[in-house]
Amino acid sequence: MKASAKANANIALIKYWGKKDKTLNIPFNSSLSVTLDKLFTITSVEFNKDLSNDIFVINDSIQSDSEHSKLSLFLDLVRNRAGINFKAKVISENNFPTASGLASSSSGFAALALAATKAAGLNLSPKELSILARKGSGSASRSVYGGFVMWEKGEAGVDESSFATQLFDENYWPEFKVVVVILQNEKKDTSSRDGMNNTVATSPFYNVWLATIDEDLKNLRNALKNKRFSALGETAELNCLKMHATMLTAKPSLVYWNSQTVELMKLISKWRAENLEVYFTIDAGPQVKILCLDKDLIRLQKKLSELKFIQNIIVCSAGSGAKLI
Ligand code: 2P0
Repeated sequence: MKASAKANANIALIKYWGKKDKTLNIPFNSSLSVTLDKLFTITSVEFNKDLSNDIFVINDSIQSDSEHSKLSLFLDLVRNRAGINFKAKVISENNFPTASGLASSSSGFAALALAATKAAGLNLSPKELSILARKGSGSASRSVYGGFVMWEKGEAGVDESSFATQLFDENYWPEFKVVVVILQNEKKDTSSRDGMNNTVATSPFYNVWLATIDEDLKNLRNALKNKRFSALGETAELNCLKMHATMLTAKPSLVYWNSQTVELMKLISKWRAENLEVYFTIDAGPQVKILCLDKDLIRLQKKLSELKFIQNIIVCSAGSGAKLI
């Protein structure tokens, strides 16, 4: 009753921000992401009749009570489905900073969903895995798949209605790159979950955000289909700024950026004016993800190497979906 899985993190080009069903973790809007090849989680799960409690060791540290209960509830979904009641030992490692806006919950719950179901003797289809992973963390529904992935919003109260599907696999657009720029490694103060719930409840812009999603999705899908990079970058950057506008206008205001995030955002528009085709997207943390094509990568890396405030740079291509190892 033991299995291990590896899942890559994903970065949304059209963001998920807000739940219309908090119990089933069903979002207000559909989202679209790219799975990244260089940011991943490896998780092993062992169900064992001799254990009296679940044990979670993440990045070599035993989890706190609050994190522990969230993970145990997720394992209960697997135990119920498999008809077992054994407790489990879960060991999980990220190869990148956890909970700092680098989508660790996307790879974390996708790897956990796959390893735990396999260890429990279940063989779920990718769609079933996506539905299960979604209930751990919304963005994890997308990390079940590689390449470019769409998560359908579905309907509140209907568990099977909200899942991800692959639009294009990881080999579709080899020139497409996401340069992950790490500005700060510390854990964030406000979790995505708390941040999005408060944004939905208090931002006067939240409905405006929702009203523009379908158009952003249409534009992004068209840009992807025709490999039109500038249209993709413009749409992704605008969508990111609209999501952050809802957070900035929440009560209390939620600002995941730091001063270096803003400095880099400004530099990216300046570089664009100098014919370097680069766009940014930013999630619930200070890190900046720069979208570019291979043709501009060396010039971009040279510019980034001159910025002393950057801690680390990870150049990613589209990566594969979750798999057993
Ligand atoms: C996304 N984010 O689409 C958006 C953009 C952050 C900003 O999905 O509450 O950890 O576990 O479903 O998936 C982060 O939220 O939230 C996220 P829960 P999750 O990637």
